[in-house]
Amino acid sequence: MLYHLLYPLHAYFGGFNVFRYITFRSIGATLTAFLLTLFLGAWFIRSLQRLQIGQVVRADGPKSHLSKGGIPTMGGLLILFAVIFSTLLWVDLTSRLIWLLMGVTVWFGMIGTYDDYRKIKKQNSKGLSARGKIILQISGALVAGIILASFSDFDSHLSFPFMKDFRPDLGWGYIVFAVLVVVGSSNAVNLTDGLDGLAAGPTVVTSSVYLLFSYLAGHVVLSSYLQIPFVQGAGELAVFCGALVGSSLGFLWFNAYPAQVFMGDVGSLSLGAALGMVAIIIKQEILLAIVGGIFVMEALSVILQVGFFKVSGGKRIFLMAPFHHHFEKKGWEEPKVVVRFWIISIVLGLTALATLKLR
Ligand code: 57M
Repeated sequence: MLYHLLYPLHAYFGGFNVFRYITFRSIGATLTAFLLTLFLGAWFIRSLQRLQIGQVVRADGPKSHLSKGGIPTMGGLLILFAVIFSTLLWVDLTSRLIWLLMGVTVWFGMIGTYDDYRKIKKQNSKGLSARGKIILQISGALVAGIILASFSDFDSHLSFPFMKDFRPDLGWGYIVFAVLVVVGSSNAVNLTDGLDGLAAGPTVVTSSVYLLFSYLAGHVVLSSYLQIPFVQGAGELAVFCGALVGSSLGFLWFNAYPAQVFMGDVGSLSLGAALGMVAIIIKQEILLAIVGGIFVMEALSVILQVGFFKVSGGKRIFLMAPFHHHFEKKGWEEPKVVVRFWIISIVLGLTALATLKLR
């Protein structure tokens, strides 16, 4: 909005020229989202408490989690509000990529809201059925993939980090791939969100890396110099990623151990889908497996645990899946697990940045 209101005034006051720059607007969106979540956080948590929107904790989890029952959840509503508000305030509203990305984010947020609501209403941790949830997720991702494929400059080639020349063309299969990335990313963040700050931390890292990659992908000269795919209009996604960084940081202020609020499925599903959709739009899909390696590890640990459990007649690979519970069972205190996962996430983020020069 500010871009449309203030940039035209640069003819009268040169200072408004700054609203043309994506870097300035991305920083603006980051700070706006951060301040919104930071200053609204305490009030929002009190509102959740007043509405008795408290976490229902499963009995079969780590014993240390039983004391977490009743902690306000659905904090993801505040994250989503801060992301959408800040993006609308700072982005170029004529960007169709932004509207597509926000549509996916809100759709997955609605799925999570319904899931959280069901859990609280029924006072159990079941919520929406796994089948119902996956059908709604795939439907939303499929519609987004088809819309993206309908754009004239749609590119169905896959990009691989470190390999600038290897770009296989998936054709229409790219839509199926896009669905897998968005739905997979959404559920991976959802599974990761099982300890205080464990999902928000890597989200800050991943969103920061994609903020930079979005800016570079949308820059004709820099994308060519760095030999990454140029995507017309991708630069505006840096504003959205800035809002993701700011809102996740602000939320982390309250979600850090001991958490005063959980993000709920409304937060984890929407954040994961948003990151997956950004990766697809800017043609940095495989990179997500690197920078979002914590999310990948957590999802893989569940797949391996459940798979091995079935084929081995009840044996486990990990003491408990997802991976973070394994370390809790080994006696690591929750904050130690979380900070160590953050450290890994930061190292993975730096590795992802290194792929820009290693081509
Ligand atoms: C998403 N949700 C947390 C909170 C958060 C197939 C199986 C692996 C599924 C998986 C599962 O149920 N995943 C659901 C994880 C839950 O967090 C809520 O959910 C939202 C995110 N979706 O925002 O609202 C609990 O996590 C804890 N938490 C925190 N701090 C936070 O900031 O402490 C969350 C956020 C909260 C709170 O205790 O209640 C969750 O864990 O359910 N199931 C599991 O992850 C279970 N693992 C399991 O069953 N493993 C089995 C097999 C099936 C793989 C095994 O290893 O043999 C574990 N989770 C729980 N209990 N709660 C263990 C059992």
